Amino acid sequence: MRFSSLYVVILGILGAVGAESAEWNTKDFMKREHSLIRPYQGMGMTIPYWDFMGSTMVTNDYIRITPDLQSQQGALWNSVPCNVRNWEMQLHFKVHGKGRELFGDGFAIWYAKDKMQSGPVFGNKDFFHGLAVILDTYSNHNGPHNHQHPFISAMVNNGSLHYDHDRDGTHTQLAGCESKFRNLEHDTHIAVRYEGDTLTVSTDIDNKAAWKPCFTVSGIKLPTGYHFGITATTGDLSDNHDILSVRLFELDLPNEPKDTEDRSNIIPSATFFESPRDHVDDPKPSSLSGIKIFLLMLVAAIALIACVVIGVMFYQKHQENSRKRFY
Ligand SMILES: [Ca+2]
Repeated sequence: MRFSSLYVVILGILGAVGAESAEWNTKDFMKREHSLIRPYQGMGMTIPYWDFMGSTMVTNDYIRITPDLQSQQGALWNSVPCNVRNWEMQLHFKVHGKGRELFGDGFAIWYAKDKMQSGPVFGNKDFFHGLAVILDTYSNHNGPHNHQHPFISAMVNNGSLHYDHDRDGTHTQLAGCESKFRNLEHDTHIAVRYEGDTLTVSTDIDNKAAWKPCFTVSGIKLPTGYHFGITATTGDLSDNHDILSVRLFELDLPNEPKDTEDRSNIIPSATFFESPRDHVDDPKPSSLSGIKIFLLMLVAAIALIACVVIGVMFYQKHQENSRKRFY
């Protein structure tokens, strides 16, 4: 489906209108400044529109974020902020290594405020602002897990949330799916689609040239003006984390009313979280918390009165009993 869709796009560009695709709008437009396709290199060691750091190595055929060696950390960040409101990123990647049973740690796709800041979350800073789609290949969590690894999940952060590796991020994840994308002979792709505040992650890892849904989450607010990035890390365990291409499409939504809202200053937020997570409420308006405090005090007052009444009754009973015993 994907390749036929791309074909449709090409046809559309050539003006050969008439091809049909329910999935793909022919007006979707690849944004060159947010994409990364071969040949990667520009003048000298630079890649047009992209910055890289750490263990990242650029070759003719792929960009290796980490090699299959211990304690590596690399990053690749789009230097142009994204002002597209509705978009889809299609990433051609390859995670592979000598490890049969033990490998790690994985990589993450970012749409974040800050770029090129290394840190503990798959090579990016913690307490980030924005979206992370994490392809976690190593299970850090020893306790009961409700999923297998490799695992793909999403997290939205307003700068206040910590990514907890010990729980593989399960307390902050919006949704996720298992995905055996590692050490495959054929091509592996992931699509991250952000359309009308709905995030959809799909994979194409079964060599069928078709997208398979991983998860969809609605109610996600992301501002414009953030940066796309890809980061990866290895620890005691390792893998090659390779990126072959990044294609960023601006989605044309003909049925939507023209969006004139200024999205540049909104704070990243998500309405729905997966159930095992401890839900963190946004700060509520003071009137609501006032009612809460009043109700709590009311309950406390009733409990206190009940205690006093019961206490008095006990005391009286005790007095009666003593009198009885006395006589
Ligand atoms: Ca992990």
